[in-house]
Amino acid sequence: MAYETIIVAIEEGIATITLNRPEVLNALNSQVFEELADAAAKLGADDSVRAVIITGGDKVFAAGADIKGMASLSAVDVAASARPSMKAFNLLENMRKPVIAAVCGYALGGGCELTLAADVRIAAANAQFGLPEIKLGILPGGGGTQRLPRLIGAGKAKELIFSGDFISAEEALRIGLVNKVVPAEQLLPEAQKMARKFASRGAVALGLAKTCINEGLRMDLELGLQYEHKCFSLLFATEDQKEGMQAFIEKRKPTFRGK
Ligand code: DAK
Repeated sequence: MAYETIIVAIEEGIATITLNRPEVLNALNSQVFEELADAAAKLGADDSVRAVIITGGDKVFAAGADIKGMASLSAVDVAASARPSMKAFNLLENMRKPVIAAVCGYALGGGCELTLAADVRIAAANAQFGLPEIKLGILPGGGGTQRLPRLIGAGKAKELIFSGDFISAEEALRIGLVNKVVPAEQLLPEAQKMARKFASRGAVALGLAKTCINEGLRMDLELGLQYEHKCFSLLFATEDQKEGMQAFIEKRKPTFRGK
């Protein structure tokens, strides 16, 4: 698929997806979601890609789903049109490699929800987050009512969703919505630095750790601990485990091959 609304670049195992509809503040229409889903599926399946960064560039992350394209939809249309966006979010959330959202400017509505499907969020100091759907007479339908409370707790999530207010990067950091705030010019370098660090680790172990955390959040503690133990045991069948421990014993850096 040729992309028109996103740009995908891969450099030294780090893929960067850049949302590219600046004239509408990167509003997410069905084409964006279809392209995002296609890119996420391909990057997820490409073993040479070790980490993914998703960004909107240096001005805006995304001002949400495209309101003009949504305004006249029927309930039936909405149910059908939800598939690509849910697919894109789920593929990003579940791919067995780290996904980092690098956010400049507005991350609103579906834009904020897209960052919630990432594993880690880094914000530029000028970033603003919000789920303003309530002000449009709707609710966050791209995972906001589910992923946000799991990340920051129900009380804070309800305040954000019921008010529709925007919050600053610093406030987002304070409530645990973002991992880190950096000056705008440091945003991509910081995301790349983190991506390179993640990429240098054993890909199988990292992928399974991600799966354990994601799946564990859907289970009670006892089941989650059992699931973790199965994944932990499985890693002893990998070359990376042998290499990682042997390298420690030999006082050298490990060379992981993702096997
Ligand atoms: N959709 C369409 N166009 C948008 C847009 C959006 N979300 N946000 C901005 N634009 C357009 C503006 O209409 C304007 O276009 P022109 O008038 O120049 O043609 C251009 O981008 C520049 O915007 P402004 O002139 O408004 O710029 P300002 O700096 O004055 O204001 C703003 C920036 C971000 C505060 C403001 O544009 C704004 O409030 N935008 C709307 C934010 C919003 O309400 N976002 C939530 C949308 S609802 C689902 C998945 C996802 C979703 C739902 C379901 N399923 C899986 C079922 C998600 C829903 C949403 O995100």
